[in-house]
Amino acid sequence: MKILKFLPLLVLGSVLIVAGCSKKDTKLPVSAEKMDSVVSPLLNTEGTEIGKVTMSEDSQGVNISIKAEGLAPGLHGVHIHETGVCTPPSFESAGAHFNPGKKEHGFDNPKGFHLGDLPNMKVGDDGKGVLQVTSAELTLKPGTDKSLLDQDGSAIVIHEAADDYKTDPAGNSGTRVACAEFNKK
Ligand SMILES: [Cu+2]
Ligand SMILES: [Zn+2]
Repeated sequence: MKILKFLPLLVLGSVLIVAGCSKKDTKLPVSAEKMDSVVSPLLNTEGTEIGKVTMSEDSQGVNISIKAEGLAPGLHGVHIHETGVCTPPSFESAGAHFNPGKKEHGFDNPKGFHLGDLPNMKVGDDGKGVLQVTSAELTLKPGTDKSLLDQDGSAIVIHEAADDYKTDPAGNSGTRVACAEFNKK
């Protein structure tokens, strides 16, 4: 089973590639096995809805789609955090990065990366940003430690600054500026 050794690299590669061509991947092929998608409002530090986050799962893994507005232009770190509670203004309630593998933070960290690490999101001068990523390692189905809809759920958190992809534990991405919580029904 030599191929298993290269699996994490392939997964990382696919995460980055999908992020790089987000426009093209906006329309995913509809497949019979696709689960219902779950949608959650994205809240800013005042608790106001500034967008939506959608998660769905198909044979490729978990697809995460973020649409936000009203953010500062530039790059923003985005992560899946371990607890599905978004209490403004600090969003510290969402806990640390989703990290069932007990790794360090960052795609460029030799001891990394967290399964909750995602690519930076680019926000335009109009304050709008979109991010589409697929992770083959995550699941929305219960019963494994890689499930985003486990007992305490999970949260998508957007930070004020870019993630440097290497500094443990959060890539030097500054405070939490937006949050969307996901919990099992
Ligand atoms: Cu984060
Ligand atoms: Zn991380």
